[in-house]
Amino acid sequence: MSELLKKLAEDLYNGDADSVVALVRQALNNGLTPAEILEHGLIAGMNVVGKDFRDGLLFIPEVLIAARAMHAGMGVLKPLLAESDVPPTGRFLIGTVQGDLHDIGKNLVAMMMEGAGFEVHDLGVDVPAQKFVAEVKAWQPDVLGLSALLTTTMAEMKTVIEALDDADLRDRVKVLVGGAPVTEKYAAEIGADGYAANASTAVEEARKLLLLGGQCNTTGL
Ligand code: B1M
Repeated sequence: MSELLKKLAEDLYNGDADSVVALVRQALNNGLTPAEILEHGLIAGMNVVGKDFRDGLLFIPEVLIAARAMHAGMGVLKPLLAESDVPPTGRFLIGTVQGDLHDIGKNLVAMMMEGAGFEVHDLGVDVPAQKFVAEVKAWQPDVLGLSALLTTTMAEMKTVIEALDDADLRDRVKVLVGGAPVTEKYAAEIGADGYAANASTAVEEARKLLLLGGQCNTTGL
């Protein structure tokens, strides 16, 4: 990893949003790709925050400050990740499930989807099952993405799928699930159509789901 990306990860850890923004810009000027900066700078820094939070070395205020720096850095990358000549691929509705306030991973997935040509509608965090149902009905997405970061909230994904079933909407939308505690096995158990471990595989998986549903309107996927 370059010294620049190492410094970026460290400054994100320390919650220095101004420096994070400046270093992201510098890395772009040095010819690094947005994906490299995201993976080896921003996400690398956030991973250390996660480990130290788990081990009791960092507390919620510090994590929030680091998360704010992450958002600031992602703000610089967003237009670049979303830059795409791809014609609209499909409609992607996303949200973090009820009870869960984590949005960094969800935002990354949304950005990557936009970059891949999806029309994205982001419902934010702490989204109740009935809100997902209402939006599926109204906005008619091809794929619904559910994000959960807590073992206590991942069960809410099943509630959403059941609520779609109850509203007779389950066959109208493919459901893609993800988030740190979610596994492929869990996704299958709750009746999701797809699972992705990270933002780039989420794009691949959503494309596969569109092809399976016969809804894909682009070629060469
Ligand atoms: Co929270 N938190 N947190 N937290 N937090 C975790 C998740 C935790 C693992 C930390 C730890 O103990 N090591 C732990 C969960 C333990 C568990 O359930 N097993 C935890 C806890 C316990 C909590 C609280 C309960 C703490 C408390 O209050 N005592 C509390 C809960 C609040 C709530 O949600 N109700 C809480 C609060 C917070 C903050 C608000 C302080 C803050 C969130 C700020 C924000 O999001 N705006 C926060 C943070 C930042 C974290 C960690 C440190 C970082 C999460 C993150 O953003 N990672 C996290 C530890 C960790 O994950 N290492 C932790 C970076 C991000 C890029 O990765 O979100 O995993 P991630 O997203 C990835 C993939 O998961 C995947 O792609 C993304 C990009 O590659 N993905 C999808 C995500 N969604 C997807 C959807 C898809 C496909 C892929 O398809 C639709």
